[in-house]
Amino acid sequence: MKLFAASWRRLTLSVLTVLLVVSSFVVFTPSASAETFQVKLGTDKGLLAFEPKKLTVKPGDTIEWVNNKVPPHNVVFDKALNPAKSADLAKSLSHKQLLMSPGQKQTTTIPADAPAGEYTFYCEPHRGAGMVGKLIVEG
Ligand SMILES: [Cu+2]
Repeated sequence: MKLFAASWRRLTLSVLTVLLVVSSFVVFTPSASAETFQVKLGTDKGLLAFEPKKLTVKPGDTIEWVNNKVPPHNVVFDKALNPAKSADLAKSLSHKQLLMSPGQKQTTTIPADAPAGEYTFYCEPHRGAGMVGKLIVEG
């Protein structure tokens, strides 16, 4: 019985050690929480719009822009309509190059130091048709 108690204690100890190691991994790996969101350029129904047109993200998250219907499209962040009113920040998030064929992709990763707030982006060829979107960056 004594032997059983000793080995039981040893087993409990090793299980606790494993739990501790695993849980510290979860806590100290910040990149594990970064997400990737997909935004379609041109809706499935062929409308000149982003889908979704409003998206909430956190710094470190990535947006994957997928050329979908009725190209050409691009993604330009408004230099006046972002929390910092920063032309440099807007430029770093934008993809000015026109995407011509369906399925083409571009990605934008929100920098860790991006200020929280509302960012407006649009597609240059279709801005007048209402192809405008909003990105909410959470603090
Ligand atoms: Cu467009």
